[in-house]
Amino acid sequence: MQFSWPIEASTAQGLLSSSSGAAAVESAPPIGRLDAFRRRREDWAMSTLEVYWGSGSQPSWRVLLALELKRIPYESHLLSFSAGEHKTPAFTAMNPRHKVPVIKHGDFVLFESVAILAYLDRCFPEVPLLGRDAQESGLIWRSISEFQSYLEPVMIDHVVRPIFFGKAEERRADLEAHLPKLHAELQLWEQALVGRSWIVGNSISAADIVMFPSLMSLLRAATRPAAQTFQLGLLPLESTYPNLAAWVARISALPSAEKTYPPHWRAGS
Ligand SMILES: N[C@@H](CCC(=O)N[C@@H](CS)C(=O)NCC(=O)O)C(=O)O
Repeated sequence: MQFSWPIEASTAQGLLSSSSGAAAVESAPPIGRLDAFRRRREDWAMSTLEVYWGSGSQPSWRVLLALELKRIPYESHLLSFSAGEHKTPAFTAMNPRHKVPVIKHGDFVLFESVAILAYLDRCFPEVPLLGRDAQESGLIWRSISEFQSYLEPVMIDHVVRPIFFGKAEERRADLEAHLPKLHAELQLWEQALVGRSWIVGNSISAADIVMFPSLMSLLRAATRPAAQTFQLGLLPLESTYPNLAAWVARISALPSAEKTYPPHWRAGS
């Protein structure tokens, strides 16, 4: 599968104007070489951005969402886990941990989804995802850090993965022991969304993008047959966590979310 749009002139313009302050002044070339300098940056902006991802991988979905929201042209490489495409020598040369997502921008390779979001936000500042000012940026990073430190490990490692990978029964005691912690964390996010459309600020940000695919995985896990013998206390989300339900619906309604929905989920497998 391959996506590509013509790069928008305004995006290239954003790149040209993205450096500011002392660092930019120090790195700026003498006036006479400014055109060559601009051309180099334009070349870089035009470099092909390739994304290696997996269907249903929450970190991959984050990156695809960011690319779509920012309307960044990219070349898509959907890897098959079952075929071991993430363990080939070519792929592990890019990420020795053999995990998706990975991006390649020109000859620059980067893995780790949150690092990729930060990189994309610097390269393509239009539709800022990591804050418009210092305070917003701080709040977004704090939300990402809170989510990754407290909710994500409980949700993914102790609930979602055992259900998806056929280990729920074997790990029943562990899964059940983690449900109070899961709900305590979900309750905090439910409260954080009181009267708000987005986790931070007035528009979608990396805080929403990081959390959304994981929440979607949790909701999907809760509907799997293996989950039905557990009292997960999650569904219907509209009753258990109405603010989170509205937030999930809000993001799901975005064309970028629809376009990046995991293909094998859509196919019903
Ligand atoms: N912290 C990483 C996690 C990446 C990750 O765990 N990717 C999984 C899919 S969700 C993967 O590629 N697993 C394959 C493997 O470990 O062999 C990130 O945010 O990018």
